[in-house]
Amino acid sequence: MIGGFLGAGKTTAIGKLAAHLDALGHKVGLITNDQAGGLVDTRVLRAQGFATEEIAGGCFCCRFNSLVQAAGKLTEASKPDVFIAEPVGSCTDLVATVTYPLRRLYGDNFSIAPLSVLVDPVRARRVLGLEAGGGFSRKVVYIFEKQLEEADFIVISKSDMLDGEAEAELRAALAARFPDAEVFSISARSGAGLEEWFAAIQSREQSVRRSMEVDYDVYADGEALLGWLNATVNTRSSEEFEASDLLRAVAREVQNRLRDQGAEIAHFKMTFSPDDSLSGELASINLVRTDASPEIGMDLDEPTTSGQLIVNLRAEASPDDLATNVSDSLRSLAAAFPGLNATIEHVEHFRPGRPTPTHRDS
Ligand SMILES: Nc1nc2c(ncn2[C@@H]2O[C@H](COP(=O)(O)OP(=O)(O)O)[C@@H](O)[C@H]2O)c(=O)[nH]1
Ligand SMILES: [Mg+2]
Repeated sequence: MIGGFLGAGKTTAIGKLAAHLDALGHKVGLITNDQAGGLVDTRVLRAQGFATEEIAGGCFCCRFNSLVQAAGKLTEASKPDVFIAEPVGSCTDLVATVTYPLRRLYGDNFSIAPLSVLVDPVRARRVLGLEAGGGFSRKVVYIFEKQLEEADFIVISKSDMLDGEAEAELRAALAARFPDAEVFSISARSGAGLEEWFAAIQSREQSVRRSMEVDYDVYADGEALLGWLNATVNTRSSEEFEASDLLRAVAREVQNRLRDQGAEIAHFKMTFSPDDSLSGELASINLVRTDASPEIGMDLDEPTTSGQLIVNLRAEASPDDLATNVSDSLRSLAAAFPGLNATIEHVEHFRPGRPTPTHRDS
């Protein structure tokens, strides 16, 4: 499992790890997970050519049997020898609720790598008091910190965003606060540090230690503070447009509205799939803080006239506000994209329910 908070860089790093293992001749099966269906991550990983199963409707810990079934399904389809699973970014207590039960029930079938927990360096520096800036309220930070507490490997991601001094300071602060973990630094973008982390994942097994204490009331309150929205939007235009322009415009509109409301974005990501694409190509955009800039990931080669926009938005805000923001933002596109018609085909917006794990081994 490659864990870490929303926006930490898990999906990007999993793509790199899967490609690395693939190049070594391993067959890789990926498992994504979310509270709701219609996951951008699943599309992004499938677009890279990896066999990917999605578990929707709850976290791995609460849907333990679905995790085992997903592994079974991938085994039937392509017999992977390595599974990489991405848990929901607002989830913690994975060792007690997923790893230990997996080992107890299916220990003969799986050997389990150490739990890596990725952290966004800016988010981590703010939580640890090394720099000022917007952030989450206390109970959400509780989840962030519990994720790090149970990590075997704490992996500072996006190290290309830090200078050497800030990185050293963050490493030292993490090592002091979480002495049981080994700290790695990686950049999926530049490739820095990946070899060392991959080698550690491949060569080591998760060690057994006493699982951490978790206050499930605080954990549940923290999760419930995060509004969640997944939407599918059909777009059609009488004039050609660039998918990346559309993604940027929607992202900025939603971001501006959330900023005005003082809401912190955890992860806001969208994909655009053109209707006329035969190859499954798509464009994507990501935003991981209210005060960051939206970044285009993948892009299309040519302008388009219609396609499907998938929106996954997680922020410390009420789900109703998120839904209003998204629909107002889509309506406001008319000025910049004359002839564009954007219709919300499906939307789910909610606060995650109280986590009730299928198993919990202490
Ligand atoms: N600068 C930089 N950005 C990264 C890197 N890895 C991921 N990101 C960006 O971080 C954002 C969130 O990444 P994602 O993999 O979706 O995070 P997840 O929510 O943890 O799965 C995206 O905009 C990525 O492009 C990296 O190594 N460097
Ligand atoms: Mg992800």
